[in-house]
Amino acid sequence: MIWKEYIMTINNRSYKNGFLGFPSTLTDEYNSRQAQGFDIGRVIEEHKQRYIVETETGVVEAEVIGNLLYTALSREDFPAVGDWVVLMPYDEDKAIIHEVLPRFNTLSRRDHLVATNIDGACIVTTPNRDFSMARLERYVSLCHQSNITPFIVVNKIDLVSSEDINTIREDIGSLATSLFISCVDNISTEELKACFQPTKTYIMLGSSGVGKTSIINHILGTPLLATQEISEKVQRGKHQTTSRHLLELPNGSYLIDNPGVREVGIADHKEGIEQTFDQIEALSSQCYYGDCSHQHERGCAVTQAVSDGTLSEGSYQHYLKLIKEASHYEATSLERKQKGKQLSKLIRKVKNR
Ligand SMILES: Nc1nc2c(ncn2[C@@H]2O[C@H](COP(=O)(O)OP(=O)(O)OP(=O)(O)O)[C@@H](O)[C@H]2O)c(=O)[nH]1
Ligand SMILES: [Mg+2]
Ligand SMILES: [Zn+2]
Repeated sequence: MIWKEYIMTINNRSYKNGFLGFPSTLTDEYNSRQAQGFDIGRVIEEHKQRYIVETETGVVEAEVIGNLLYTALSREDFPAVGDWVVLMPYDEDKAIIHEVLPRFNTLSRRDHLVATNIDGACIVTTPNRDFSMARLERYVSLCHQSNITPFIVVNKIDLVSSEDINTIREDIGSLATSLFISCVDNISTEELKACFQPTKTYIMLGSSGVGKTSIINHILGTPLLATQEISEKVQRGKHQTTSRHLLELPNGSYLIDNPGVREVGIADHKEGIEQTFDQIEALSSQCYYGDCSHQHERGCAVTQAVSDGTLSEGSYQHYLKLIKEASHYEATSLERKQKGKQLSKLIRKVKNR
């Protein structure tokens, strides 16, 4: 089992770069809790109600203390991967978490706490037909909101032409630092390693199958984590990452592998796009066709509003792009339903995110 091997590598570690990147800002907390007989550790994995925590002496499986369960008001009160926690061991490899030390930032998506205490994010994408600027922009703004430095990695460039690469390079422009790599052909992977700085903590972001785990394995030099093999037939990956892991890279930086989202997270920050959807939904009742896609149909109130200037061209384009992405992913379930129903349902779904 991968996890067992992982524990072994961790237990052989020497903490020459400081203990799992422990921030000096928490030195006082560290000293006072230690004086009270507690251990300090970092959450490196999270499972249902169960946390894998690395301490200075090894790895333990931990649960949160009962009264934290009762006093917790929200998900944010519970530990997450990346957290520094105060714990009391009660068995060789078991412990109870008493306290979560103050975080310097949190990363949340759709009200779900993803990870904490993150310095940088490696946003991974592929240059083929799944490439989406809208999605990249959402990831970048998510990072900025959380005070995390983003950098974009376009992986699998072995699959496309250099013209395609140039087009994408132009599209990305100055959105964030970007690097074009191939794990398979070993292109620019050394440059990528240099992006991760010792003692800092990073997280991998990006859709399922873009190669996040492959990149980590490539950097580690050993296939420590299972990667997905995409089955051509069912278009679904086996071995895709199912839980988050925090691990140390050879240069002493820390990296969280993160399972990619299968469906497209359309409105992670709802301002703007939600307004556009409201406006378009209201207009669509005036379209001539009940199942109008608001693109080429005659009597479309939406395209009319764009030419009238009451709906901005930019918002409209953004809307089309999101609908296209979403319908790409929804294709199979949508096939079963009527077209008219599909779009309004999709719109509702988008708005409720
Ligand atoms: N052609 C090509 N394939 C790659 C490259 N890097 C990764 N892959 C393949 O892409 C597939 C998915 O890779 P993973 O690393 O499992 O993807 P992931 O982003 O971790 O996916 P999730 O864990 O589901 O989020 C695997 O079959 C890899 O072999 C690359 O540079 N070029
Ligand atoms: Mg993975
Ligand atoms: Zn229309």
